[in-house]
Amino acid sequence: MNTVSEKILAQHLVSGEMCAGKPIKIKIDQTLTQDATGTMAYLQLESIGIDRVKTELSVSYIDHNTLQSGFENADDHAYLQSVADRYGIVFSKAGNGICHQVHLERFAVPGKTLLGSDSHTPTAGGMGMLAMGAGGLDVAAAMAGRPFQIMMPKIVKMELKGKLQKGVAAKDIILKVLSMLSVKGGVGKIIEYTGEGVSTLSIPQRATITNMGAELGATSSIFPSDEKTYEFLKKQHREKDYVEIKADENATYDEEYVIDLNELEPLIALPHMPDNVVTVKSMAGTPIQQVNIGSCTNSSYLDIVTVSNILKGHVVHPNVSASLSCGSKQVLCMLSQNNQLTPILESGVRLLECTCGPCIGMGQSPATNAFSLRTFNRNFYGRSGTLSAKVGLVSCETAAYSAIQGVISDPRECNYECAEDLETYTIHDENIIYPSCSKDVEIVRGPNIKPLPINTPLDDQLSKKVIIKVGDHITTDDIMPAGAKILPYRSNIEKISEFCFMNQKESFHDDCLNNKGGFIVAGQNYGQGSSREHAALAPMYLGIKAVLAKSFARIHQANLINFGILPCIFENEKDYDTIDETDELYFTDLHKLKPNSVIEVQNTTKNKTYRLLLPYNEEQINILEQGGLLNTLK
Ligand code: MIC
Ligand code: SF4
Repeated sequence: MNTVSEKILAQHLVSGEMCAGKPIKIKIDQTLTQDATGTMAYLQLESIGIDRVKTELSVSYIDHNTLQSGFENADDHAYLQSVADRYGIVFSKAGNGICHQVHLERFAVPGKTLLGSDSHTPTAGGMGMLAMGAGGLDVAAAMAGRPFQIMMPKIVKMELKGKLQKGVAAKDIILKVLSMLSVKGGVGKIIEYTGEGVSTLSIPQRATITNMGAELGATSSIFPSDEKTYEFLKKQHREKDYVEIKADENATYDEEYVIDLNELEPLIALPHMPDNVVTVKSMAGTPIQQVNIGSCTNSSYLDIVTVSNILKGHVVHPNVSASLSCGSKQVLCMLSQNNQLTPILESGVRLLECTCGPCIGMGQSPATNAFSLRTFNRNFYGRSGTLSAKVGLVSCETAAYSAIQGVISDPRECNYECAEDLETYTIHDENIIYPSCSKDVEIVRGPNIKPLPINTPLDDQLSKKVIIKVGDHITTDDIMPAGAKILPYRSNIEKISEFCFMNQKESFHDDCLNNKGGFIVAGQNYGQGSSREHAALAPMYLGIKAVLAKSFARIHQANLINFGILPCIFENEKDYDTIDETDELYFTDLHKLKPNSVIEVQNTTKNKTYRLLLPYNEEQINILEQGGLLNTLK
């Protein structure tokens, strides 16, 4: 009577009890990294000191920082390629595609576990793989053979009934789920898709849904592995990787929801949160200035053929700047071989590289006050690179049709040919490089590859100021922004820390230095979004010792522990209201921390005492006391 998730977890269980909310450790079969988080992950792997990776497969992708406007990104690529060669990691060169799309096409295997240093790693859940995002250090530890610890998630049944109507897409399914559950509705849960509607969805469509499950804060999202999975693997010439995995008929779930695909409409997530969802119809007629198609959510072959079919014979509206990036070299090559690129080029859409590009603010920042429609997964404030811009998240259908119209438009009104899948796919693995694993490989370290900063063990007493107080749903983009100006410093913590919280409080960096560090106070769901551990590393570097929040997002909470910053939860949420920036907080007896404890902290400025929860086990407390995971692994 098991769910798909339980079957895979049981097969990979190393220790713990599979009882929701209890810590479990699982074996990791595969890992993936991308360049923006990868340099840190591999510096950490090197410092752990192993001979070669212990996983079945580890892949290092270059897809985020491909804009080489200086030597920095190119240095990072050279470092990553040499480390991959040395330690037995498969290397996917810049231009080969976005990690999640390429992994789905070439490496994902149903029933296996995948840990990736990117929050959208659950994309591979579309293939019946248990895939999770984590900080780079956890991924490095998994490559070194360490089991991965999570809290046993609750399993949510998302039953899909019926079939999508023309003009309604897989993207609309996940936007619907976001409107039902919100950006923190998935925390501590795996969203498992079932029902008759599942068999109507292709693997890339399923992957669009599991990809954006990251925006629910979910531990993972997963589909069964069925006939459609076999078909996709066969087209990828990988049918030998197929295994069937379905939930038992009488499997039980912790929560259950139903979505009727027949009744679903095109949806849009309005600024500045992916769960701020309304119907496209209700926004129809709103002028737009930009359309960006692509990202790991919507860049498969069928997605782009749909765009090509909608654009055929039309041009992009004069007031709209439109761009498109395919998810992989395979997608781009197949489009070109099948003449589906021509309608896109003729329409005036600007063709970009097969990378993350505008999704991570690498170019294509919208104009001042512009409305930008994107097929991506995140519309957080400032992420596009233009603070005044409004970003709406939509399907490829809505994006392409609106690009022609110049206003937000409902694709059900558009007359276009439905995309047909190919009988088989052509394989273009030329940019995938297999490692030599030789000890003689020289690791290339350009001047941008700076040594890893290491934290000092936790002091028994801390008396410091609150440097910043922020509200609910602060994202790791707020803490450590990305974009073309900042991403080149992902391997240089001293430099990147200058940008920490820059859109929230410009003086954060200087205030930290002038006060010799301090504390952060936050509301609900602190650290949602990206897995970037720089959002923990930079504050650590600046001397932040604890974050006091109403609640935390899973990956960021783990990253804080990994870097020796105390993630404390208010026992009484109202205490949040009584703390202000510059208040002095006093922590004592930190060398006597117990697992699952409550500590008392004094606000000496306001003369108040707060009770803070530390719901961590012995191992996590030990990591915190030693100043981070690296200190304990060495
Ligand atoms: C993102 O979508 O925010 C990123 C960039 O892919 C991140 C990783 C990063 O910050 O490098 C993610 O989702 O984890
Ligand atoms: Fe890249 Fe955007 Fe996907 Fe992150 S969400 S992996 S930046 S395409």
